[in-house]
Amino acid sequence: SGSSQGGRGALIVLEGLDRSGKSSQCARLLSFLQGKGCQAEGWRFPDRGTSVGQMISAYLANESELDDRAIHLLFSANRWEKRALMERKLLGGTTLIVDRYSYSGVAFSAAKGLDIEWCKAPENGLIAPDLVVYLDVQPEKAAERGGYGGERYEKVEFQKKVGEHYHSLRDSTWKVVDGSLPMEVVEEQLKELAMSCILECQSKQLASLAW
Ligand code: Z5A
Ligand code: MG
Repeated sequence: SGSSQGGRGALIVLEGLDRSGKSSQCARLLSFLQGKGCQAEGWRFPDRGTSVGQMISAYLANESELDDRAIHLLFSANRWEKRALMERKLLGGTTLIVDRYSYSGVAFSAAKGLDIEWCKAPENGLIAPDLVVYLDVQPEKAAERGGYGGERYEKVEFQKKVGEHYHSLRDSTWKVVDGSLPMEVVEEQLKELAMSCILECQSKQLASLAW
């Protein structure tokens, strides 16, 4: 079960504002899938482990300053440097549960005032997700959760703008889940969405983002 004999893996992305529960739900979904014997891995962007990722990490911690367009392109480059591995994994039958992707890239940079079409351009050609789950939580509510406020961008006003840009990116691969529900309820909804996506993908070719 879940091996490459069943076809390719699914690219499943979780998006949402800060503290909407993405990382918690990625971990729960991953252990559910692995528990069922499904070949699955958890990924996240930014991937702070690469040299590009280290520059991003310093920027987010306010330890360095970068031009808005320069940091935008670094976030994108951080996805491009993982693209070939991502493709190999998916074609080899591994499902990837990804914590943030190109939608974060565009929504955060556009919220700073950059032109949204300019923001989308470097994402074109990356692998298109099979499913994007948007965890919908009001910024005020998210701000009440643990750990909010440390890094750059973690301010309610800014998060509201990010939410508006996310909204404009919704397409047919999006499913919106109410992220203010109890964690276990969100988890159940995610399991169902993920399982049907994984089944559908087995006979569907990989596609590229074309924004
Ligand atoms: N960024 C960008 O600008 N461009 C890009 O291309 C990319 C990213 C990829 C770092 O991301 C920043 O990079 C981010 C976007 C920008 N900006 N900011 N700020 P990150 O992924 O490293 O951010 P993070 O700080 O690790 O995670 P997060 O997104 O802020 O949180 P989360 O993963 O969505 O939430 P969580 O850690 O799972 O949960 C947060 C807390 O809420 C925790 O205490 C949970 O126990 C609690 N929680 C979770 N779910 C619930 C429910 N349902 N009820 C009650 N409490 C809950
Ligand atoms: Mg997180």
